[in-house]
Amino acid sequence: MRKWGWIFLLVAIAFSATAEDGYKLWLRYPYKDNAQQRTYYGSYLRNIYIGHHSPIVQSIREEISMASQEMLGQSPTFVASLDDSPTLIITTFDNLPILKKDNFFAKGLKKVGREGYLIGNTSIDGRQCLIITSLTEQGLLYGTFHLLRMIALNESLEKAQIISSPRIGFRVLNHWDNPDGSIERGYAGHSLWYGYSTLDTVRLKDYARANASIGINTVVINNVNASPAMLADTSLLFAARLANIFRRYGIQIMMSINFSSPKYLGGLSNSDPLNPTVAEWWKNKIDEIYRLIPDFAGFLVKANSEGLPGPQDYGRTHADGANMLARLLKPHGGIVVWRAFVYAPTQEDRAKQGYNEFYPLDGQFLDNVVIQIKNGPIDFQPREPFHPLFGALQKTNTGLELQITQEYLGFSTHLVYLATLYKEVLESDTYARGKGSTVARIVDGSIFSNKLTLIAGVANTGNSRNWCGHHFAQANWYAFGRLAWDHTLTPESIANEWIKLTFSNNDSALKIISNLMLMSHEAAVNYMTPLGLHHLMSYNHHYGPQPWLDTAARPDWNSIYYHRADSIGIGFDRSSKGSNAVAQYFPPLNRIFDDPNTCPIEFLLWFHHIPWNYTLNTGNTLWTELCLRYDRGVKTVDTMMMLWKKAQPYFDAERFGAVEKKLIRQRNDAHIWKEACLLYFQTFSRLPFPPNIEPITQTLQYYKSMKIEPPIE
Ligand code: BDP
Repeated sequence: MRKWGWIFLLVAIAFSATAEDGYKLWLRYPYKDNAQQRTYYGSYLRNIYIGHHSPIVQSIREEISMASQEMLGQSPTFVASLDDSPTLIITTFDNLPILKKDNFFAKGLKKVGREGYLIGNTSIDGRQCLIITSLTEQGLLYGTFHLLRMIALNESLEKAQIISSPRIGFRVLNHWDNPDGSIERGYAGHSLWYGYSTLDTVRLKDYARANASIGINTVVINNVNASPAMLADTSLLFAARLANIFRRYGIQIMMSINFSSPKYLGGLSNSDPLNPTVAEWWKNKIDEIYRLIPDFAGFLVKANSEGLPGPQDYGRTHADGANMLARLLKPHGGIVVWRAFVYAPTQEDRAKQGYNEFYPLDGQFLDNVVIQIKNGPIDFQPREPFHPLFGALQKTNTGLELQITQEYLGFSTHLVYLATLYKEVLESDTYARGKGSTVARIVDGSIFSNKLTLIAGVANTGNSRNWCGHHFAQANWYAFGRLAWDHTLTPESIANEWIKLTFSNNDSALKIISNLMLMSHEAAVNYMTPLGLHHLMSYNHHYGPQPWLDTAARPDWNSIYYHRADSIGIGFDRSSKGSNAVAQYFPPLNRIFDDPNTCPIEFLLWFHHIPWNYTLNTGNTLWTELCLRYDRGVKTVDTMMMLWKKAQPYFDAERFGAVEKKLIRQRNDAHIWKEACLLYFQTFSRLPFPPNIEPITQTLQYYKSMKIEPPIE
C-alpha cells in the first residue's frame, strides 16, 4: 500500500507540474520551439545591467530570470557595470546621463510621468543595447513586463521605440473579501489572504506579479461592507504583512472602513464627523496605520448605503464625512475614496438618487477625496447607460468603479468578455463640456483638469486554482488592467494580446477565440436583459431570472419595480413625463433619451414604458423585438459553443474541456432566461410568440416553481 501511495503521489506531482490548469494566467512564458527566435531574444537577455538594488529591482531580476529560463532555456547574467558589455540596460533615467543625448529618450522622458517607461535601442561606447528606462523603479517594473510581453508575443525588438504611461493615477482592484475568508459576490473560491492560519506567500507573490504586469498599483484588501474590527490592531498588523508582500510589485494597499468605527471599536459615544473627539480617534488610528504601513494609500468608504452607517446619521453630509478623514490622511499622502453608491427605499426613482445626493455637494470635497461612481446609476447590470454624475461633478475628483466579478453576468459560469462593456462606458459621451467629453476623459482628468484620478474594478479573484473560476474570466481581470492603463486600447486588441499570451499564438485560433469573446457580452445582454431592461435576476444570489419577483422587503429590491410590465407595455418611464431621470444628463443627451424615437434602442426600456405593439425603428413591434433578442441571445451561445469546438485543435484538452463544460451550463441558463422572461412578459402582452424564434418548451409555472440555484463550483 505504501509503495503504491508513493507512486500515486509522484504521478500526481508530475501531472500537476505540467497541468494546464490556468494557474499561470497570461504569464505563461511558454518555451519557444523555434531556435532562431531563441537566439534572437537570447541575444537581448544575455547580459543585463540594472543600476539599482531594492525590493522592486529584485522583483525585476526574478521575473526576467524566470521568463528567460522558461521561454529561452537561458539564464541571463546580471552584470555589475556598464563596462561589462550589457545587452539590456534597465535603469532610471538619472542613472544613465548618456540618454540625455539621445533624442528619443530625452524627449520621451519629458512626457512619460512618474510610472511610465521607455523602451528603445541606443549605442553605448559603440555597442548596441536595448534600454528600459523610467523616472522611477516602478516604471522600470512595468517596462520589464512590457518587454517580456513583447518577447512572448514574438514582437521584434531592434526597432522598438515605446513610450508608455498610465492615463489614470490610481488603478485599483477592490476586493470584497471578509476576514473569515469568504468573498462577497466572489465566485472563485475563498479569499487569497483572509481565513488562513499561514499566508500562502508564493501565491500572493504570483497575484502581485499578475497585477504589476498589467499596471495595477493599488489593492483594497477588504469588503466595502466593512466591520469596525477591520481597524483593530491585529487586523492592521495583518494588513501590514500584505503590504510588505505587495510593495515589491509597486502595489499600495487601501482598506475599506466602517464609518462607525470610533463608536464600535473606539468605545466613543458616537461617530459624528464634526465631533472633535471622533476626529482625534481617527487621527490616532491613521497615525498608527502609517507607522505600520508608510505607503498606505488610504480609505475606501461605503457610507449611508444599504444600511451602513455614515455622516448622515448625525445630520452631516457626505462631504463632512469624507473631508474629516481626508484632512487627517493628507499629511501622510493618503486619499479618501468615497463611494457614490447610495440609495434608500424612498419614492424617488432609484436611478436618480446618487446624482441627487452628490450633485449638490460638488466643489465641497477636499482635493485628496475621490468620489467613486459605479459605471451605471443602478448597479452593475449587464448594460446600463453611464452614471449621470460623470460630467455633473465638475469640481470634484471622480473615479469609475467597474465590476470584474460577474455578479449579474452568470458568476464564473458564463463566458462574458467584459472589455466590451468597459469600453462602452469609457467611450460614452457625457457632453459635459460639449462633444467628446467622454467618461474616459473625465476619469483620466483631462476634461476638468483633476490631478487625482482613479479607476477601480471589483475583483474576480479567489483561491480557485485558475484564480477566477473560469479560464475566460481571467481575460476580464487582464482587460480591466490594460484599460486602466490605457483606455484608448480596443477590446479587440486586448483580446488578441490575451489569447496569444494565454492560449495560442496560432492565427486561426486567435480569430476563432477573439470572435467568440467579442460576441459574448451582447449575447448575455440579449438573453438576460435586452432593450434596456434591468434587475430581473433572482433575489439575493442574483443568478438566473426572476422577473416576477415582488416579495422582497423593499420595493426597489423587486424586479417588478424595474420592468413595470402591464397590459399596455413594459419599461421604466424615466422620461420627462415619468421620473425625469433624463434631466440628469446634459443636452443633447437629455433630449435624445427623452424621446422614444431617438433613444438608443439598447436603452429604450431603461428610459421608457413602451406599448407592446409600438413599432421600433427595426421595423418590428416591441413584443416581437423582445422575443427576437432573447432568442438571439441563446443562439449566440450556440455559436460560441460551435466556435469553441473549432478552437479545440489549437491547445490543451484540459482547458478545452473545462470551458466546454461551462458553456453547456451557460447555454442551458440562457435558455432558461429566455423562456422564463418571455413566458412571464407574455402574461402582460397577451401576444403570441413570433414564428421565427426557437419554440418555447415549458410553461411559466414550470419556471416559477423551479429552484434556481447557482452552480456549485
Ligand atoms: C451590490 C452587491 C452588494 C454590494 C453592493 C455595493 O449586491 O453585495 O455590497 O453592490 O457595491 O451590487 O456596495
